[in-house]
Amino acid sequence: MDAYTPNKSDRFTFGLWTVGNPGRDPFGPETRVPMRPTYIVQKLAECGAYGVNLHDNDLIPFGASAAQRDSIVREFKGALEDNGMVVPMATTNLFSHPVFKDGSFSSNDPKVRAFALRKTMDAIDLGVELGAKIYVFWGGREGTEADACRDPRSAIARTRDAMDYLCEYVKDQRYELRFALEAKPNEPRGDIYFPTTGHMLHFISTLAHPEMVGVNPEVAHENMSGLSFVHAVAQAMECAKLFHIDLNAQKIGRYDQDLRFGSEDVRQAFLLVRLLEGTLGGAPYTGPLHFDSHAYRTEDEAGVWDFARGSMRTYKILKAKAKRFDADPEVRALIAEQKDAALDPLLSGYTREKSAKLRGAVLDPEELGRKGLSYEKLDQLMMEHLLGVRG
Ligand code: GCO
Ligand code: MN
Ligand code: MN
Repeated sequence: MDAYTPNKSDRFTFGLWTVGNPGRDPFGPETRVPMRPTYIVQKLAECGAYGVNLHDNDLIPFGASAAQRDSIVREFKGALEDNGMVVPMATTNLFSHPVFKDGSFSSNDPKVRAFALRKTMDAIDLGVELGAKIYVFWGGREGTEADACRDPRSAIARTRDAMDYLCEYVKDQRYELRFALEAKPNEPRGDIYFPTTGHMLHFISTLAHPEMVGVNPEVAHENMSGLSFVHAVAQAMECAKLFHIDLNAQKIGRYDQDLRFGSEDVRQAFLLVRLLEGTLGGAPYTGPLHFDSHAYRTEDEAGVWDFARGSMRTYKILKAKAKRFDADPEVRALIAEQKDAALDPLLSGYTREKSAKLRGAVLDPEELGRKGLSYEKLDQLMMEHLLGVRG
């Protein structure tokens, strides 16, 4: 036990499918024995996690009868209770069964769309029964290889129809549930619709109930597009749309690696934790911190729990470092907000008077252009905090 040992108040969660990943990949079968969901709950609780998330079929096998479903749910609820664990987020598997081979909500076939809606309503019922407050939509197979198969605008419109329908369903059932949309640029499809968090944020503004819908950005997915994950998360936070987050690690430009949080690009992981925790001063993110990643294929079960504990420890270590970095007087001096009593009021809220004054203000672009900003110093300070020689 040390200051970085996770506990329930840290709000860390894992998916049944993450720690339960048996190590299968496109080139080879499982290297680990599958674990029972109730056992996963118990082990995660021992590791200090707060909750566990699931797809419908992580718990209830596809095609199970109502009686089988109910008995599995009863047993699972018992395990949650015995271990003081919660299910903050649930989602639907709309990608494994061959019926979804060409997408679900965006499919050209109304029968497939109908099946997807029905499966999702059932999975929403399951999630709510287990206590979930967030429902994630990841468009696993909503995409194309043969792009001539449909007008991409109809894929977008059909997805909107599905979201609007499901929002109405949630309202009609009086569920206390919000949706979080997760973007990914490709894999398993050649191209997936709504490839980035930014695409999702705009799409949300076109829905019938935008207030019920936010985003679930994932480190790996934004990195696959070569984009800054921190900027994507910041944009979501700035418009109060960060409903959930998928933490993992990823090398830029690779397949979806789902590596342990912080194990690649420590700088970005640090800046992300700093943003989420609000150590710089902005409002923090207060939702669950979900790790959507899995242990290397090289690991046995012990390695899976090393992976889980490592993910949480790294987050807490980075949180402590972010606090120290933002309390460092030298850092604070370098990034102190610059104020200009005369100019500041002229820069927002256009009026004719303000614009006239702005035009009359004395501004010297040559002098401004000559001024050094000391970002080399700032960045090196960050490196020294990260490398453990400062703070
Ligand atoms: C992936 C995705 C998924 C989703 C999960 C929840 O790339 O496989 O990240 O893990 O997050 O299906 O919707
Ligand atoms: Mn992923
Ligand atoms: Mn994910």
